[in-house]
Amino acid sequence: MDGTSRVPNDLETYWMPFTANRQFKAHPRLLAAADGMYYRSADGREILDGTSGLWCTNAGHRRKEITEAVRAQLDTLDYAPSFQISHPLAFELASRVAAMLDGFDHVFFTNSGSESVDTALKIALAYHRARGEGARTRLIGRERGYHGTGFGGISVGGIVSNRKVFGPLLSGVDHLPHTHNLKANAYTRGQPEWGAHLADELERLVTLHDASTIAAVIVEPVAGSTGVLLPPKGYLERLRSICDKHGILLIFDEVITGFGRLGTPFATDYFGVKPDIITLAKGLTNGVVPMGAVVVRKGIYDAFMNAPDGAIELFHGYTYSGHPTAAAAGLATLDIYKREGLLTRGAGLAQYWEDAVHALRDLPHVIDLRNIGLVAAIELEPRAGKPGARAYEAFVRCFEAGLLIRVTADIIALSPPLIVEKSHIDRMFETLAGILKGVD
Ligand code: PXG
Repeated sequence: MDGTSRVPNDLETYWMPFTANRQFKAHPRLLAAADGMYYRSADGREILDGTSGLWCTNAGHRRKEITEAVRAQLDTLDYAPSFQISHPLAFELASRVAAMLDGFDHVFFTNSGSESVDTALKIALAYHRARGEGARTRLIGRERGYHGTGFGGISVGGIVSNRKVFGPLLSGVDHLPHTHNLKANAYTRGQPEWGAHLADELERLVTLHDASTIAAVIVEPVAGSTGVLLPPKGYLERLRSICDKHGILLIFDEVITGFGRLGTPFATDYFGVKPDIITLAKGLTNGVVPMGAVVVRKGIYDAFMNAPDGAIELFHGYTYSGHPTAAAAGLATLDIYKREGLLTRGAGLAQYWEDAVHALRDLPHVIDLRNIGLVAAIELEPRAGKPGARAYEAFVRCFEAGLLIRVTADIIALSPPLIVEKSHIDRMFETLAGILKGVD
């Protein structure tokens, strides 16, 4: 891999997203190159990628087939308008994605997870309206849910700091309680036993608001950003049956869980629960070109097709919906997933991964370990009066020691590329264990 580093002339002007800008700019961490399971830092160090970038490079870094597909596409058709005109690859990718999801038959393209979420919420509202149930305008999210940063996504999301300074947000939104409970479920391997009853809170919200006002419920099957919160056994099934009973659409936000993260192609496959709408992004193009997608089950698209001939059925879309380079990257990515069996590869490694995670049990400050597929969380006791400081220190020290981890509050999350080998897993957990022993 080419470790050539370019030193930025100015760290100040770039306003970095979800970053403590002053802290970062005082001690910058810059990546210069990547290959397979590794990054190379600007100062020339090899860094094992324990997080697939930000949960997106599922096939590993700088895959030649994707690079070549993007290069060829740029040499052929660099851009095509997306409204009232299109290009073949967008159709091809839509078919390929829909074919991966039994019972789903149409795909709307976006450019990110946030746009996928806002698109899914709008489709849900418009769907009910198209069927003559326009009073269904309420959206239900969940505490500790992360659905990106659009106004729709932060409205249904449940992270206080992402919401509190941005005004009244969407009206008519309510939230289910989150399912994270260390007292009942600490150190569970896989799905916890306790907590299915929390889905019954949806019945309470239906009683409060009346089903005729509720359009959709959106949840991450496994909450990623807020620290890998696993659905209790039976919880998603119960949400599904309550939604069915009351004609409410169920949206699974699979921006993280999609494309093999749990050892199955999608979380809907892992849990055996079918939502009505699925949001995707990240692994769709291996993170190489920004792209998201919303996949709808049979019948949803059809409900829109009663508009008069020549009328636009859904007034929504993006300049870059189905962008040629993103579509080319997506097709090449899906080819790799298929050829290398990556979307189910995690299942074969899950036990090894689980054992490696739970071997950290006796390390200092660890208060919970949890895992599913190729995802893990290590929850640390926060330092008194300084929430997040302990995990942040672990993050910085890991980076210096050659391992990229992700932290949120005092939870460390791991989600390596699906090409990970046992030797990488060993190295990851050895490094992490060494660091945790040294963090006070
Ligand atoms: N939904 C879910 C479930 C996500 O995880 C989004 C929507 C938004 O996607 P975009 O592409 O708009 O960022 C996400 C994004 C983390 C982390 O550290 C997670 C995300 C993004 C950045 C960091 O866990 N998920």
